[in-house]
Amino acid sequence: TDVVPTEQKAGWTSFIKSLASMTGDLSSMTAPPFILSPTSLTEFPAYWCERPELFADIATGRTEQDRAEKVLRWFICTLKGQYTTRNEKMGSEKKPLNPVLGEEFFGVWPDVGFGETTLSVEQVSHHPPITAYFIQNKKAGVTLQGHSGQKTSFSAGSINVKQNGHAVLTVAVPGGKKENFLITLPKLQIQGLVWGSPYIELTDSTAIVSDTGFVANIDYKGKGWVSGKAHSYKATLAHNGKTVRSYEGTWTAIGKVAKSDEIFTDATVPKTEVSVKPIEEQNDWESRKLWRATAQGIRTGDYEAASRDKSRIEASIKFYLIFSNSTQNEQRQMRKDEASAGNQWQLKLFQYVESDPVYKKLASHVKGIPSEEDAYIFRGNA
Ligand code: 0T9
Repeated sequence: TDVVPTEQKAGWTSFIKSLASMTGDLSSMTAPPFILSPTSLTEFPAYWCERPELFADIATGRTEQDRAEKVLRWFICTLKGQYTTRNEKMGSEKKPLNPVLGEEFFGVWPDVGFGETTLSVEQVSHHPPITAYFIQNKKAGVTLQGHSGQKTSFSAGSINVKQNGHAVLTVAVPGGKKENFLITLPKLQIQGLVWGSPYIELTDSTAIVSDTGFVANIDYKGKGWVSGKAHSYKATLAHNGKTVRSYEGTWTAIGKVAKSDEIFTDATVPKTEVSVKPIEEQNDWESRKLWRATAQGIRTGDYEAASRDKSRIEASIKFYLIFSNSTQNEQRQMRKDEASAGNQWQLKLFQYVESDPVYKKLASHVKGIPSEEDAYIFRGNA
């Protein structure tokens, strides 16, 4: 049913129409107030670890296959948080706040027996928007490092989102060695736009490739014309090309080992949300402090105050406008350009690398992805 507030109906219709002519980057389009979320995209990497027990559990795998399977389980169990949280909390998918360059987000999942997990996020590009993140459980010896950007297009009433970027999970194994897992990111389809109640369905497939020779392939399907369940997945785990196990189910509820009753993924287990310092203790770049007044305006329905504060933020960030109007290639050039060193945007927590060595090594096992990709390596508060 139609949930668009009466006085925003015309605005919503023209917003939907304008989507048809949009090219690539949706984040800066002005949308009607009812669809705005008070949360910035820099908070989204926290979805990777809302099952911190599964993240830590990867390190307890006794064999390479055990660990590959545990990575797959953890990954599938993060999907519900990543792609349905806004619907659960706010009734539909909403348009997140578009982070500013240099925006940060820090969080922690306290130690409840398997070690503390920490999260560090930085907005490393504004145009196009790219968010880099680093998650670590030191005690367990598991880290996740990645970056995320989006390319959007519009067709047949839906927004199609291709995620740019990848994640690398690293686990320390007995004997001082490390195993790496390259994780590719799913394509999204945003449906239900006409009714003003958008939700996400995942499409196509993603992979998790390990340097131990294990490759997991995950296929995503929604409700079809004739049959099928929403939010379904089918996955296989293969070693050196030979399938060792298959799984199927939904990423919002239960997935089982194929042709058995053995539960493989249970996404109904309560999640643990990330803990964040009170705003008073945050630095000025931290997301919730930076957007405090904008978020307050959106939450209370004072959209004029929200938009005034948003403009203030955008105007007050040093270098922001010069940098944000450049393309990614221009930004690459700017980074390279020694002469403009004085004018360069300095990343705070991450270091840009033009080719991610782990990606380069493992990407050849995944069909249809570029052989090289850039990355952002976490270097801490240097
Ligand atoms: C990485 C995730 C990503 C970010 C969001 C497409 C989207 C921005 C990117 C891909 C996270 O790990 C997972 C979840 C949700 C994704 C967002 C959903 C969404 O709608 C937005 C885009 C930019 C919009 O706001 C579209 C306009 C809006 C009116 C539709 C609700």
